[in-house]
Amino acid sequence: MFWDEKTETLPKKDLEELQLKRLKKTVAQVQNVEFYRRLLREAQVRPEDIRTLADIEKIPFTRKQDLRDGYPFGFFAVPIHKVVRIHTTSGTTGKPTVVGYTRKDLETWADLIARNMTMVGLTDRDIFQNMVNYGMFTGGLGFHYGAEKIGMTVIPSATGNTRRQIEMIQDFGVTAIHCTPSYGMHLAEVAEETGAHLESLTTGLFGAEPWSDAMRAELEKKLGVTAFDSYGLSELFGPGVAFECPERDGLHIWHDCYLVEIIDPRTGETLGDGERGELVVTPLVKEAMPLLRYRTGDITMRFEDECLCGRAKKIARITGRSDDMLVIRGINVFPSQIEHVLLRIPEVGNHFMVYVDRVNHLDEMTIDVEINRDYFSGELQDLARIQKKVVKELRDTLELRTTVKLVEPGSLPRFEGKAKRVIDRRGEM
Ligand code: DLL
Repeated sequence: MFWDEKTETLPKKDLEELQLKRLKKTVAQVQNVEFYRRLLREAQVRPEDIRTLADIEKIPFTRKQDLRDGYPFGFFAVPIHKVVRIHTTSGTTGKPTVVGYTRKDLETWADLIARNMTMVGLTDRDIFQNMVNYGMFTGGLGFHYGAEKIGMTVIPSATGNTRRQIEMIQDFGVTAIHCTPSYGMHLAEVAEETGAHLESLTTGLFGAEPWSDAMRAELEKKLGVTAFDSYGLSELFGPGVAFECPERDGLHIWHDCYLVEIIDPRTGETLGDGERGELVVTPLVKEAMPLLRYRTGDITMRFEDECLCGRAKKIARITGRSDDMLVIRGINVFPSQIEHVLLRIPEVGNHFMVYVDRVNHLDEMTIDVEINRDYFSGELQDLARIQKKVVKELRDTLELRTTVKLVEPGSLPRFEGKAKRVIDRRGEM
């Protein structure tokens, strides 16, 4: 069950040689990006100073904020006419982060997805329903082209209309599905409610948001699939960065394409195998948008042992974030975005509390906001108007439906130190 057995099982020494060669090339490539020319100059690192893999520690980190500051194309290392597609990340204040791909990048990305899907046993005999957003989100097109590359029969059903999704699974004899774990649970429930049987399904690929082993057990029981965890982020192509193999004990990250470090998010100090910290990745084969030591914000650790499947070392499932980013139904949300929206609406104050719950296995976000008496007539219908306005403004910016509760001025907690405006009650399920 290998797509590219030689690469996937490279002996350690060969892998490190390849990584070093590609790292040097990447450091040369980023010279086309003004941000990196300055970063390396200020750190006094010349391309020829990178002689071993450990020399990477001489290079400063790149953060999400740096990419935002480069909006829209500031991080592209090739002329725009070489960029054949762009995607954007969700979840930023104001403008999103733009990521670009050359033709070769798209091929590499599809190849990585093909590796993952083959690793879990999928072949050209499978019928694959891709139930994620096909727009600017990388999950849709990313999986689509990888699945086609294997020769699977791809159904680009995208999101929404769950009953229709169920009908398609039944009518087309779908064997494998891809969606967020929360949508998977919703699908299972609608199938249960309508008495629909999904016996053709064997495999479920779930990712784009954190999910627990308890949720895995539920998904497997309700959908009759073997469920695999899929991890990725737009800045590193999108999905396909790391994926579970049939052992389902940690995720294989593709070391020939991604140089992995784990750091202490507070001190930036490098951590060893088995120590939990923030995942920092230097992509080694990206053309349009190479990055150096990118801080993903995701908390994991590197495994100490090799895997029985023969591929190189794994990382643990993502357990959280080092920043305040929330992942709600696969969409990234920062509390600062909510604040930004509320500040624009005079009828409400800027004190708010966010509650995140999992209701019927779907993430729900409720925001309590204080009303501004100066703009409030006291009439009930005025309250409804303000509430509707806040919901709409939040939806326009976050691309997410929220529940808004208007509360009395002064009733929400005030903070002396670091504000804690988010209460995530999703717990284990
Ligand atoms: O979510 C790419 C993707 C699409 C991955 C489909 C898997 C499947 P972004 O929208 O840029 O890209 O969000 C990336 O989502 O930094 C994590 O915090 C979170 N995330 C993604 N996959 C997982 C996972 C896509 N399996 C951000 N477990 C990442 C936990 C995940 N968190």
